[in-house]
Amino acid sequence: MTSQTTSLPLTASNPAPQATRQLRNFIGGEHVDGVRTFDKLNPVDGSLIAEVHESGRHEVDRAVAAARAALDGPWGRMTTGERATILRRIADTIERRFDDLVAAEVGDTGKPETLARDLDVARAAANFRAFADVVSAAGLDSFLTELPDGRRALNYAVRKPLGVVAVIVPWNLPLLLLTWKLAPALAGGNTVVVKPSEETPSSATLLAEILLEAGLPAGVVNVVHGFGEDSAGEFLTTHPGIDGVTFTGESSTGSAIMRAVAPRVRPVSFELGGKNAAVVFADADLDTAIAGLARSTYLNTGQVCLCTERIYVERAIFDDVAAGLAEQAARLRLGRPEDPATTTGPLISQAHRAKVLSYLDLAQQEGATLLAGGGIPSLGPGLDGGSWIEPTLWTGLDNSHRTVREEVFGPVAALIPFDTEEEAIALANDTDYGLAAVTWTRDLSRGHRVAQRMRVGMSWVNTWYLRDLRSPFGGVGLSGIGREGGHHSLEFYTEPTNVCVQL
Ligand code: NAD
Ligand code: 6OD
Repeated sequence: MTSQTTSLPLTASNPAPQATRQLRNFIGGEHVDGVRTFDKLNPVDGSLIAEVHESGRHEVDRAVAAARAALDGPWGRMTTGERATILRRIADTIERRFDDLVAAEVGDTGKPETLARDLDVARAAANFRAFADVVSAAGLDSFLTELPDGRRALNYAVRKPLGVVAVIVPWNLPLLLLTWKLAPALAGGNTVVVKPSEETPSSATLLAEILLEAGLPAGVVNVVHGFGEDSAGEFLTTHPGIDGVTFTGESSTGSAIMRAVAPRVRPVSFELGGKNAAVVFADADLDTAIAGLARSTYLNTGQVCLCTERIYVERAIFDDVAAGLAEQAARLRLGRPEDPATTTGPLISQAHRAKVLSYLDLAQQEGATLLAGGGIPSLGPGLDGGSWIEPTLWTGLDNSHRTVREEVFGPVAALIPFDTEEEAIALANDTDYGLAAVTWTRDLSRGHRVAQRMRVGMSWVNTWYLRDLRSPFGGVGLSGIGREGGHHSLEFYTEPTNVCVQL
């Protein structure tokens, strides 16, 4: 995603204005200037939030060197129990600094404060506790080997850290997604260089300070700011000192990162885009299903990788679901994040709004009928400079249309009728993506049957985005490579070494 930013060389003759907040890189426990700065704008009203210091090659080199040195220092010699204790202390410190993190997240994203509290920051603390538990309970294979010739041996595996891990994350749930990767990376004993999104630099910088406050040695986690191509992201993924890359973001960025690490054959873990389907059967509890669809379509202004953008509805209830969901969309309250009545914030940026608007135009060209939204809302003075968009619902499209095939990543969905269970499964699976699906039905046998046939990494029945952090999370096809969550995360963030001792 390109960003609406300006870049200024930062020199002695052109110092940053004093009044503007400066967000620096965080390397080896210190705030470090970048090669230039870019503006981070508030998506609520377009005001300037901060000047962010972009890392060049030199700063990325420093960050990787700091991470390598920390791996060879006391952190690298800690026991699993000691690391788990630090992880729990980090969770406690996040809870102490809860309001500061909420403010950072809300400022960068414009999301409702209630959402930042209940989802983003709450999950940041939960991620550290969950992976302290996971690593404490983790075991590995051991075998008593008995060969036909009478020799006996004990084979057992020990876990070693992957090494210096590059953690590259997007802007939609910035702190949640960063800590979802950082916690297991630290649990496994790695050191890390984080590249947050250029759209959401604040919470990562604050978290880096919080980690030190909680007792994590300097250099274990470093933060470099910047963009992808020809900036911190590319410098990091092509760096010879990186032992693996864990990435969440667009599928096309995943391809670029695969190319970047290919010459040095580094492992990757990818959580990528989606074009997720919901299937609503006529026997579903309609009120629950419609409320669930509204949540899965419009939460975080549709900017969650798991959001539903295709809704297949059994023909007998099609009109009822369409009317019910259109009513829910119209009831959403767009407004300032601090207003407790606000349900829906702006999109992340003007650039992202331009992309979403292009799909609103495309849907019209493809013959869609609008049931809700379809444009830019008028929210009055003060909010005109923001990246607002109306929650939108279409009928009249089918799987042949680009609007139904390409990820929009906004508050939009197309309602499409079906007649049989087989047809519903075929329509849902007719996509290059494969992240998540939801089945709405009162018939639990059908729920299990359909959920298992969805070609996705995560299949919900009668709910959406209900998480157990021990469960595998990830996608198939264009939606990703690998699984994170519980012991699946440890499998990426650690290297088992087998020891064979002849007895
Ligand atoms: P993006 O791919 O544009 O950017 C993600 C991160 O990658 C940012 O930090 C960006 O600076 C960096 N980046 C961009 N180009 C790079 C390059 N060439 N090399 C290295 N780093 C690079 O994604 P976004 O717009 O920030 O986020 C939205 C996308 O993320 C959507 O496609 C969404 O579905 C996806 N997403 C997926 C999941 C999941 O769990 N599957 C979760 C959240 C978001
Ligand atoms: O909840 C999570 O653990 C997770 N990885 C969510 C991803 C959401 C995508 O935007």
